[in-house]
Amino acid sequence: MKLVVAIVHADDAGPCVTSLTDAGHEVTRLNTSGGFLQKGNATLLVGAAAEQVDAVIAVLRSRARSRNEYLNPVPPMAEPAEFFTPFPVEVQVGGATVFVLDVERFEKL
Ligand code: 2BA
Repeated sequence: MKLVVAIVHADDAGPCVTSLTDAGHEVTRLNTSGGFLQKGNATLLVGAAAEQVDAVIAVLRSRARSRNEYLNPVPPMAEPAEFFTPFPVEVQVGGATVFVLDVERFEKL
């Protein structure tokens, strides 16, 4: 068995969960936030048989799209203000960041 851990944009989480559930996969959604942008995103946990992992990733690929987001730099407290560049930094986020882990033991109690 495998655990698919997928970090997706908050706006894509609902469609991902619905499509995974409709396709017969079990999924848990955690509301998380990214360390770089410090914006809300979602982490999906999907426990699946090894042969189902590609199907899970295909669903995520169809529902999670990439976007450009902007990081607004915060002025440094300790440096002179004239060295500060106040322009937003553009970064591309997603579609999904996916980790596939081996599950040592799985039980429902
Ligand atoms: P964030 O950490 O908020 O990162 C958002 C986007 O900012 C990233 O998109 C990437 O394009 C950019 N970025 C992140 N760190 C950067 C840095 N040090 N310098 C320049 N640009 C940087 P994605 O790569 O698509 O990642 C989306 C979200 O997935 C991340 O949100 C984070 O929550 C998660 N993630 C990505 N890679 C990860 C990893 N190796 N481990 C854990 N979480 C990860």
